[in-house]
Amino acid sequence: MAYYGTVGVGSVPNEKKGISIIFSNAIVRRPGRSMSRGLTSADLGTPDYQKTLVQHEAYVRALEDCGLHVDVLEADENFPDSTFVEDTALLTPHCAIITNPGALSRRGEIFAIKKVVSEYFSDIEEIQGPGTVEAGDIMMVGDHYYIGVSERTDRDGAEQVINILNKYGMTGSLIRLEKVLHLKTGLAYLENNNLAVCGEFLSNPEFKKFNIIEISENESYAANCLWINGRVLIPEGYPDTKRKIMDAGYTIVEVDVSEFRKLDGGLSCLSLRF
Ligand code: CIR
Repeated sequence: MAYYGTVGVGSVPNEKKGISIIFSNAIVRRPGRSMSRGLTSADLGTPDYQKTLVQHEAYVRALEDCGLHVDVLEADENFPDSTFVEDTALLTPHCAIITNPGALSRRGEIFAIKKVVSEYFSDIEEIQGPGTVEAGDIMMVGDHYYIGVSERTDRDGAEQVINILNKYGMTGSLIRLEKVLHLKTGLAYLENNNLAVCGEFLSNPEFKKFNIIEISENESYAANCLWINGRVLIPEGYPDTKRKIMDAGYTIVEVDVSEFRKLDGGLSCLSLRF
């Protein structure tokens, strides 16, 4: 279970030091062949299935190298997008919230995830329809959660999340999305007050209080990077982002997720971390 502590000591060397959340576990789901029918707005072609499996295995290894125990679920061919497990639940240090995905084809993913999450969490809450939430729209900053109101997460769902967070002593606030799929398509909190920001979020006054690491528009896909226990996973092939995050003092782990990009998926989408 996630807890607060100091990173930069113990098994993860050379990291920025500070009190941060520390993750112990991750849940991932292997991609199925049906992912060729997954939702996408990208014009990048169909994922190569063999390549996807290899990339997914490398992703799991990267999580393990960050000190996580990874629960690898079998592929679920009934749900083409089910490898993007992040959207199905918000796992906090105090409770789990099972979402109600805005994409109709993804709604059924939550039943299997609830079962798995129940093995780890005793306090489980659920978003009630017609409200919708996909947790790719939720960014955790300590005890506060920014919730994107998007095409997939509506105001009703987002307000349900805030009410649940309040019940467990946490807080939330709403961010309106104009262009990107999910909030974390364009934002990543890297702890220590550092925020990777791209596109429409650069001018948002809500984020002015952070040390902004600006991700250039031509590397916008890399804004979906992932802080885990002091290291930052970034997608392979984004040199400008790599340099900027290294300059901020982080150790970088590059992971090739080109096949998942074809379905609008990024690094954070592929796991639930807690
Ligand atoms: C979808 O459109 O739902 C998937 N093809 C991609 C989901 C990406 N998830 C995320 O950004 N958290």
